[in-house]
This record gives sequence, structure tokens and C-alpha cells, in this order.
Amino acid sequence: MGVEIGIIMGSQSDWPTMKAAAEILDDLGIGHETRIVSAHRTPDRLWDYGAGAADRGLKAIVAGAGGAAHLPGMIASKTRVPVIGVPIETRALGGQDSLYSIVQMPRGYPVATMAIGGAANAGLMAAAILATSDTGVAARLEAWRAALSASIPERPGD
Ligand code: RP5
Repeated sequence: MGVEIGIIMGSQSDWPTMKAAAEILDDLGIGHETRIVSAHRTPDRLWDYGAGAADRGLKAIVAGAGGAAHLPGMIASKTRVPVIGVPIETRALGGQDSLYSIVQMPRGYPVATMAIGGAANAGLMAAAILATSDTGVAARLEAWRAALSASIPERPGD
């Protein structure tokens, strides 16, 4: 299983949120890698990761960051690989700072921005991108969705 999805985050402290994306990709049998890449603390690492992403065969990048949250947008400015942004919840502003920072990209460099803390959906969005060209992933994603639907009871219980 080759690495097709990159999961990157600004800090180790983002991992408790971001691991939900990795778990979804594990469930769907999709090869991924996880890296700490900070826009502010490791800018050269960010540059290299973005510059090499397409040539390494990454099909999508899930990028989580909190606060100033420049990582998703800066990666998007350095690669044509689709970037899915995850705003990390913050103590001071509840993640609204992260959300506004990630979602407000200038024309030309979009980041597909999830809800605050929405790493699981980011994993599913990455899978959906892969599913457009991989019938195996498409089938597993359909099955995952059907299982979720089937798990929802029709009537509320006590
Ligand atoms: C951001 O600053 C990271 O993405 C993280 O959400 C936030 C806080 O980082 P730490 O101070 O916990 O390393 O760059």
C-alpha cells in the first residue's frame, strides 16, 4: 500500500485531533503518512514538503493547525495537490481563530476547510478524492457510508 495521503499538523499538540483522520484512512485501507510541519517553527520543512508532494504521488494533503494556522494555506500555495484544512480548537478563541485563518484564502489557492476539529471528515474527504480514480477505495467508502447509515436507529430510545 503506497502513501497517497499526507496528514500534516503544526504541532504535536494537534495530534489528538488529527489522529481521527488517520483512523479513517486506516479503516478504508488507504496509505498515508503523518508529519509535524510548522509554518512558523519549521518553515523550511513546510517548503520542502509542499515542493515534493506532487512528485511523491500524494493525491491529497490533510493539514491541521491552530491559532494563526498558516500551515494549510502555505502548503496550498506551494503545491497543486488538493489541501484539506482542519481548524484545531484553541483555548483562547475556541478555534474560531483557526477557522477564519484557514478558510479565508485568496483567489487562486483554495483550501477545502472542514469544521473546527473536523479531522474525521477531512479523512473522508481525502478518501472521496481518491475514490474518483480508484474503484477499490470507492467500494470501501460506499460500504463505510452504508454501515454508518445502518447504525442509526429509526426511533429514539431511553
Ligand atoms: C499551531 O499552534 C499548532 O498547529 C497548534 O495548534 C498551536 C499550538 O502549538 P503548541 O504551542 O501546542 O506547540 O502552530
